[in-house]
Amino acid sequence: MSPSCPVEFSEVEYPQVENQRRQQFWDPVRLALFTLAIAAIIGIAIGIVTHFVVADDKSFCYLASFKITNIKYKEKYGIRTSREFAERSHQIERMISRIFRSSTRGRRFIKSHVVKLSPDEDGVNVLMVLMFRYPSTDSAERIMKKIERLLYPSLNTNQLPLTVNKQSFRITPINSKKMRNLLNSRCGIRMTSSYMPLPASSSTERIVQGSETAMEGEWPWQASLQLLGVGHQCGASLISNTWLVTAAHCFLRNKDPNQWIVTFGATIKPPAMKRSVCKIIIHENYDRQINENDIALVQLTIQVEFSNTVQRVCLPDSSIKLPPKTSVFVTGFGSIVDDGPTQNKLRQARVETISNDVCNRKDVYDGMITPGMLCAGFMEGKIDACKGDSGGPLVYPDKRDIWYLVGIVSWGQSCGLPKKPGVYTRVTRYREWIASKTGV
Ligand code: 4AZ
Repeated sequence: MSPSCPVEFSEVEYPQVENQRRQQFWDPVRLALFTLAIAAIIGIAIGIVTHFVVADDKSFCYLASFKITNIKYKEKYGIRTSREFAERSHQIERMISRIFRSSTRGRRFIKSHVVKLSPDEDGVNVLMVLMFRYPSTDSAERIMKKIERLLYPSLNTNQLPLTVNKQSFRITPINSKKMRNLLNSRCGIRMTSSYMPLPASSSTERIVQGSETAMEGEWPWQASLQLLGVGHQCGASLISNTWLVTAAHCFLRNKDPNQWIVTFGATIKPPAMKRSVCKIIIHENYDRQINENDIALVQLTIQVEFSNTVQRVCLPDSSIKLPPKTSVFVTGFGSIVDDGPTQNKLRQARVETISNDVCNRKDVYDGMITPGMLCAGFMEGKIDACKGDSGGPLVYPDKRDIWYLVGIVSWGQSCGLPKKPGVYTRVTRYREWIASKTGV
């Protein structure tokens, strides 16, 4: 048997039959329906694109004020870096967040942030910022009504830990400029470019080892101290619009303010901002032999404008004590291997605090750790600060995600070695010294 072949059409007959069929198919009704269908598909496509591009979600901010009547005002509530203010504010923020998150509109709620606690004859007055995410086509007034409808019935229940006086509740929309001004006057708050607070969990990479670098705005208090004509020497932390904290040993080579510049931003080149230096204050009792009192202050000639990329870090109350194994974060442009080059992109590492007792063990630093020092890292080594990170920040986020400067990169035996963690200047020990020199 011969193999079967594909059926062949006659070259002459086939086009004629097709022409006749096409003429029958494209009658006016079919043509109109076809055109309508195409128009509908294009319309739907434009609608989808518009939804995602034009009607993008936008943050809407409100200032809320109310009275809490079942607590008494404490003097420490007036100090925003006090433990009392932080704990009470956290309790209020948790209560408000829980009300919004438990509703169907929960996903629209971004954050609540207590700005001020003030005394009232019936208890405590609260001023707080509320942030929501709604389509940009929505109106601030309409959203405000939705918020009120949701909040008012919840404030009536007596299941809340705090009693809110419903009559005292006021809420007003604020524009992003006002919100920026309100939050920019605070320390230790990180913002993305859209002014959304950044989560703490994104920060788990290393200075020594690893390849991840910091995002712009993630560590807005980080500065680079550079010697003119030489380049990056040390890190520093912004604590006000004119003052930075750094390590005293950064100025062993040169103490002349005219020879130094300070840059801000997640890269050294290009920097987000650049400033000249007018004053350098080195701790009077800095001892380079034993690295004691390794702390210095730098004053800028012209103040910085706070923004999402340049922001000050909070200084902790001198009474604050971090227990061992607390997660803290160190950042810097330093080398990623012992004696390596400076990094152009800012790097970050999560390390853990180590008690001075453990750090002073014979097999660790054998008694070299004084009360003004703080050890952080891991006994197995690997993740650590290194040369060029000196003077830079070791920071800690509290429960409200507000960041405090707890250490200044100071010294260590090499970088990332087992049983040789990083040693930092313990900032709480120098809180009064900083205040006496800067007024901050
Ligand atoms: C330095 O030479 C240096 N591993 C800084 C930090 C550490 C070691 C050395 C900590 O500036």
